Amino acid sequence: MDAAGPQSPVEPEALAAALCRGERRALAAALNLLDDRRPAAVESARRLLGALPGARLYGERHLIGLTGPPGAGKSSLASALIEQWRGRGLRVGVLAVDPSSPSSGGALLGDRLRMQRGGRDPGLFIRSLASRSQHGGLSAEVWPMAQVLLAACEIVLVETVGVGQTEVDVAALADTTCFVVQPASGDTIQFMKAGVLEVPHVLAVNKADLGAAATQAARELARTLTRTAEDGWSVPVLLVSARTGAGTAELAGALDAHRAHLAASRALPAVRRGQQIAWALRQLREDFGRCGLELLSGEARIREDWPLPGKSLAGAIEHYHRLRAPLLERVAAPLCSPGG
Ligand SMILES: Nc1nc2c(ncn2[C@@H]2O[C@H](COP(=O)(O)OP(=O)(O)OP(=O)(O)O)[C@@H](O)[C@H]2O)c(=O)[nH]1
Ligand SMILES: [Mg+2]
Repeated sequence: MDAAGPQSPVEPEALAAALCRGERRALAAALNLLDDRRPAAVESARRLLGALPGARLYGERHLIGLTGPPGAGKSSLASALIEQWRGRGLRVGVLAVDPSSPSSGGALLGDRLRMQRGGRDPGLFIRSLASRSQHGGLSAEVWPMAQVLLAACEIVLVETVGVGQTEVDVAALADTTCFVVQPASGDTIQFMKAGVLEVPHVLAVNKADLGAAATQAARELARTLTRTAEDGWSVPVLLVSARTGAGTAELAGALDAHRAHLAASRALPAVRRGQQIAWALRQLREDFGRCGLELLSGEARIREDWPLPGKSLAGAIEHYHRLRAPLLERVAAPLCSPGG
């Protein structure tokens, strides 16, 4: 990424073009724009997202979700993965989402990486985000932010603490989801109880340097995961150690392999369409509640009618705003005609 890019362009379409050239300043400006709730900014954000090229996004790019319980070593593993990707010359964008859970005492990903890399790596962009969903789980703005990062970087990593719903939420917005498992924590039983074993594409049992507890957890998980998913992908269980680096190259390889599997089975357009729908439903629910969705004839109808992925995100963004328009009118109506 060009650290010395020109001043951030004001027009959203120009901003999108600058993003695609990998300009860091454009990336920062675009993320700030998405964070701004003022009406003019919301309109600019709509134009910005609509101008992002879908073809590029469906190309080689990879959106990865990294989740798992507090303190499992997600940030440490992220750091090891980033080293490898940067070593291959790939630009990496990271969204570290803190769903406001009490910290385990682990260093924040952003701070850790900035310390290690001196904050000077022009091919690494990190943004921390406090999740603001009122309903628990990830807030809706994570998806647009990930799209903006994806326009500028070959790999985008969304790290979030897996607290109940967030594990499922992160999977709904990522191409590939990796769960980091903390050995000797009862995670295996938890996974089976909650049925969340269906969610991840890669399982990483971290802290292999602790010995037997990690080996045991990996063995139990592998035993419960003997099936191959309907889409033909069998979930690997990897024993890794962020501390010693053992297994981290294999972890990067497994993530790559899942991305290659999506491409080979031509599943990526459907996966990305599913991500768009998950975002739209979440945003509509946040803004208008369940009643809003019912006024639009319900979730199933919204899923069915969602457009097929196009050359840009414009089709999806415009469709979303078409759904939103009558709901906004209903909200505004009592204000416009207080006597009516
Ligand atoms: N022994 C051992 N400790 C590790 C390993 N990886 C991480 N840790 C330690 O585990 C603690 C938590 O690591 P983090 O990487 O911050 O974990 P996290 O999952 O990102 O934590 P939160 O973001 O707070 O949920 C730190 O003290 C790390 O040093 C590992 O492979 N082996
Ligand atoms: Mg962390």
